[in-house]
Amino acid sequence: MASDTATAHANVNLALVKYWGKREPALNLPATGSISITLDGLGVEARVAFDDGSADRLEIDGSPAAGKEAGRLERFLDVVRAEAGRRERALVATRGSVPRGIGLASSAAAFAALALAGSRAAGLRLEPPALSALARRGSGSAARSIFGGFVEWRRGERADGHDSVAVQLAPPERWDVRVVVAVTTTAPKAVSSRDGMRRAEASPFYPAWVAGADTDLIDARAAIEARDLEALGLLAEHSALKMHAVGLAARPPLLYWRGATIECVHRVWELRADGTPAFVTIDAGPQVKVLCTPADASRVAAALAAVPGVERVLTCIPGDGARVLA
Ligand code: 2P0
Repeated sequence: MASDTATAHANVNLALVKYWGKREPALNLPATGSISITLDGLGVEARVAFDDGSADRLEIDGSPAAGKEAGRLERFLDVVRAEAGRRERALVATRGSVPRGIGLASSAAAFAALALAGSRAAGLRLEPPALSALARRGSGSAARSIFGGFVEWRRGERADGHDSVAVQLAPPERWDVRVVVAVTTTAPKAVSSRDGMRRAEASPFYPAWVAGADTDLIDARAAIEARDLEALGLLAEHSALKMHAVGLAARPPLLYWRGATIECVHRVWELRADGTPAFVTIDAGPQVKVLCTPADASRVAAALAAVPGVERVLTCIPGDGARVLA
């Protein structure tokens, strides 16, 4: 039945103040708040159809979902079914313009799109905060991809997670920045974000990471409000390097960087020393993302493309939140 079918799109987001650790893993409740920018042009489209099939049928980028990815999708569909009070199985197809599993936030876009398409297909009309909470159940960072522009995902205090939702701090048109992404390898990462986070939670540096989060959030909100690129950029670098320092001190250690990752960081710092305001951030993968002005984006992209080991450079603008397509 057409009314049991919906298609939605969501963009990836890039954390400027990182989410790295959970206060409750089953509901993906974070130990700290986080702040991100939603990126245009890197996204996932998801179609969900509830029908009378005997099992869920799941397809990712044209191939049947398998293993852990299939399990995660099925568990998420169970959450949607529980919220909607429905029992039917589903046909799910996602298609992304983002490579999966390399630290470009494909799961954030996928679960935001699935939350919107799945809830609509199940007959729910959720308001953005409830949609954000639903997306969070699939992948924590997906809570942020429901919204466009600059977004804060609040830690929340409640055990049921109803207050752990994202809010928009500024729409994409309020501040025209660029994010230049240097792809250093497209090989799948050895440790998923989920497993990496769990390892980081046992690091001796983890308590300091959690303790510093509120100050970083206050400073990032103020920098976004003032559209102060240097303040936001320096803070984003600090948050990312702290996050990776937590992993380095874990046992076993966690290191997502490759040689080219470090060379890109130095190249950006050289540009900055020469007067170009550009700031790095790195997620759970070897790619380097650089925050800069529109006027400097082509210079930053050319500098990164010339770093040995960089396979590809993409330039992104601030993007919109999740939307229903059909
Ligand atoms: C972030 N990352 O804030 C951080 C920074 C990666 C590094 O959120 O276990 O896929 O599904 O909640 O959201 C990636 O972790 O993890 C992530 P789960 P998720 O963007």
